[in-house]
Amino acid sequence: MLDIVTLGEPMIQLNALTTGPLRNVNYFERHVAGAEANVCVAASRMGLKAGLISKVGDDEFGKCIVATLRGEGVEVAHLKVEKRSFTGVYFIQRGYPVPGRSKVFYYRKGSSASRLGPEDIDEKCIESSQLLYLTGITPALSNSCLRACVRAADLAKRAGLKIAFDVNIRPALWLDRNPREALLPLVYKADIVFAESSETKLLIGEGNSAKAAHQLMAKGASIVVMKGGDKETVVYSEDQVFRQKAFDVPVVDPVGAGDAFGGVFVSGYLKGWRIRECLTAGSVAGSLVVMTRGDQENIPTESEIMDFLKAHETAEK
Ligand code: KDG
Repeated sequence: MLDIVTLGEPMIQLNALTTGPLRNVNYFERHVAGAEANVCVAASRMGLKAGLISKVGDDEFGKCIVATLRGEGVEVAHLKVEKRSFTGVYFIQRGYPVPGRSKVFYYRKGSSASRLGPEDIDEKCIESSQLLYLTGITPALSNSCLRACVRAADLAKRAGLKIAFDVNIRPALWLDRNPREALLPLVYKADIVFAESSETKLLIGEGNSAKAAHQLMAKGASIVVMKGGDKETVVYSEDQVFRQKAFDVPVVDPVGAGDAFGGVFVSGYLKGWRIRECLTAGSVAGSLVVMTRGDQENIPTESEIMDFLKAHETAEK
């Protein structure tokens, strides 16, 4: 029985050791990443049981992913190793052309995980979990991945699980398809929606955070988190609004911050925390992740979140 179940592509991240265009980078650091894998690690660090439904290739990178996630306490029973296939990889270019930002370059087309389909979704695994966490990345990978997400969401709805959906639109993955058509039906099944205003503009034609959140709540969401990156994140729930300014930290690589935020937010939610507490804890996690290369290394435990906040409060006085 899992607290959080998710499906998506775990990948190997090769992160540039130096900033600047990749054509000039000679050294890369290897990390395990992928949005949903990151969420699982966040939940695990928060003391919850999370499981990833996916596939990796029967290659060195696949072995690295399985061993790393297992070592983090993530449930890998539904992470299949597929023969004659390969594990997806991506590179990160840091600090160029926009200082403090990163750019990703994918080498994943046709990877094992992109061949996930509805037949890979184990009914019992979904039904015995508490929350299904989906992102807009997986439906972008292939039509079979989209169908896998729809099946998981339908099973989850039927079994009464909560569904969280992080819109996470990656334009490089939607070159020949329309994200709106694929993602909206999934967004409307979610209880908790994470989105940026540029994403709600694209999906529902509304870029104003408050208006977009209310439109999504009218369609069934009970919590809408409008992510503001390095500015302010605002959570809407019924008639309440909670705001959290980003903590002021040195940015090394922002990739993965949203997953740490989402994973910690939903973990707090499942632990029965107040929305205010979920928002603050998620923001701490996101802030820590941007301070280093790699998506998972700086994801905090619950007590590390408290340490961060204590130090922050002392510094504020
Ligand atoms: O959110 C971080 C992810 O974007 C990164 O780890 C890679 O999953 C990934 C993706 O598809 O972009």
